[in-house]
Amino acid sequence: MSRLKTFFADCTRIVAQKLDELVPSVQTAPKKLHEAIRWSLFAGGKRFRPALCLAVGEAFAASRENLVCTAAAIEMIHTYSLIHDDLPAMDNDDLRRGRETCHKKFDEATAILAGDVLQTLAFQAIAEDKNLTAEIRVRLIAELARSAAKMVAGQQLDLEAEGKKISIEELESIHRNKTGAMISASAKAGALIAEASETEIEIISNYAEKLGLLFQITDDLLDVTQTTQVLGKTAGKDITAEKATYPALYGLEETRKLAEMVHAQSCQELKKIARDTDLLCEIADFILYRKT
Ligand code: GRG
Repeated sequence: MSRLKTFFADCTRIVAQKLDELVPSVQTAPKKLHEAIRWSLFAGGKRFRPALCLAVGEAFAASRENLVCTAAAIEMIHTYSLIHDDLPAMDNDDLRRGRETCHKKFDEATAILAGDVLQTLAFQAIAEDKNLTAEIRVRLIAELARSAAKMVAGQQLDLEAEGKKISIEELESIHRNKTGAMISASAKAGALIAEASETEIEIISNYAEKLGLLFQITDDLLDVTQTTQVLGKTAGKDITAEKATYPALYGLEETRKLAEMVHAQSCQELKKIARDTDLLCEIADFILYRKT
């Protein structure tokens, strides 16, 4: 197994373990709420954001023990956003992570509440993480709260842009907020826990900003080039919803070139850090070549 594959496999295992500790069991009342949370949280998913948090933290010598709770909290915020994104009032989707969406399996009210609880549990987990100093906990909570709010703003902008012709600047602003903010926050959280210097944190933020853009470009490409079965979510939704996307604006070939350029820029940033950042560059490779 390659170094990156082993790393992702380890991350998936330890994050799942931590999530299981943090989320009430299905025996806890109200059972339906906790079943719904676990239905969405343990449905698979790439666990890319927690892996990024762990990889950045470890590049700056933080221990896994100190990183894992925040990594799990990030996955909880991400999963809440997916549950709410799938609701009839938003993307109205039936399939997520290869199984029925939360509101389809349970009901709309339960899905809304499952998302709400996941978000509050995430902040509670960091606030109560005894491995971290109070100062770091507050910085993490502030960073993640700011980014989660940006994600919501990006979602609103995205919904308002449906069916409209928007500029590339507007498209980038949507993605910087909707997708990029939480990806940047994941990387920055790892650096904060490792007590990296302010300069290092800034470089990591620049790397992650490019990574977030790359993630969105490849997401747009996959939506038009992959099947629903492979993606585990409905393919071709961007065209149906008349969304502005990179392939729609630039065509497939130019979009692929753009993805390669942004990938190179993200790895270039890492050269400014006097640490072993090979794994972080491999994560950018993974995003560039991902199939799901
Ligand atoms: C509803 C508050 C709120 C926010 C929604 C995350 C999001 C914002 C919308 C999801 C819709 C979407 C397709 C966004 C583009 C990129 C993205 C976030 C994809 C899903 O993330 P992955 O591919 O999913 O990491 P897994 O399932 O692997 O975790």
